[in-house]
Amino acid sequence: MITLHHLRIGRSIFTVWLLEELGVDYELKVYHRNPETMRAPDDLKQVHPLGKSPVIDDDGLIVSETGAITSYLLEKFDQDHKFSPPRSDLEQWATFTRWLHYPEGSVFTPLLMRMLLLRSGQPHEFLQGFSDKEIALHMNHIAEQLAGNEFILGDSFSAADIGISYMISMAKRLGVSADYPTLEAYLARNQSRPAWISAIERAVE
Ligand SMILES: N[C@@H](CCC(=O)N[C@@H](CS)C(=O)NCC(=O)O)C(=O)O
Repeated sequence: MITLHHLRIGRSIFTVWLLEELGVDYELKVYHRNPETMRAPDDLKQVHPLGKSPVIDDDGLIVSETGAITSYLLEKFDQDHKFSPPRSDLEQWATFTRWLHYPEGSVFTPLLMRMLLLRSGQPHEFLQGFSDKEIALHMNHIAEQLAGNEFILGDSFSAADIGISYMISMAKRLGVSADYPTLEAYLARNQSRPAWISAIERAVE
C-alpha cells in the first residue's frame, strides 16, 4: 500500500490528484506547516532526510521528488498508458518527459522568486525584473503549446498536465495568470476533472 506524506499547503496535492487519476489505493499522512516559518514539521525528516513533501512510501520503498514519484507511479500503475505514452514510442515519450520535468526544472524557480519577493514586502528591482521576464517567457511558452490543444500533449489529458496545472495555479495565486486567458481556461478544465475534485475532498486543501 502506498502512503503519501502530504504537506499542507503545497505541491503534494498534485500527487494526490495523480493517485486519484490512477485509481490507486493509498493512505494520506497529513502534515501542517509551521504558521510562522511556513516550513515543514521535523517529523517529515523521519521519512526522508530533506524533510520535504511529497514523499511516498510504497511498502518500505521511499521515493521523493515530484517528478520521480510521478514516473514511479506511472511505471507501476499506468500499464495501459492512459496517462503517459509508452517508451516504445520514443518521440512521444520524449515530448511527454520534457513536459513532465519542465515545471519543476524551469518554471517553478521564477514563480518561487516572485512569491518570496511578495512575502518579504521588500522591493528588489533586479530580482523582480528577472523573475517577471522569466515568468512571462514560460507562461507564453505554455500558452503557445496550448493554442489549439486542449491538453499539453494534444487532445487527451496526460500526467504532464498535472505539473503544468500546478504552475498555472501558482501563477494564478501570484496574480500573473489573468494576462493569459488560455492558461486560466486550461486550469479550469483540468480542475473540473472528477479526480481533482476527489483529491481536494480527500486532502482538504
Ligand atoms: N523538488 C522537490 C521540492 C519539494 C518541496 O520543496 N516541497 C515543499 C512543499 S511544496 C516543502 O516540503 N517545503 C517545506 C520545507 O521546505 O520546509 C519536489 O519536486 O518534490
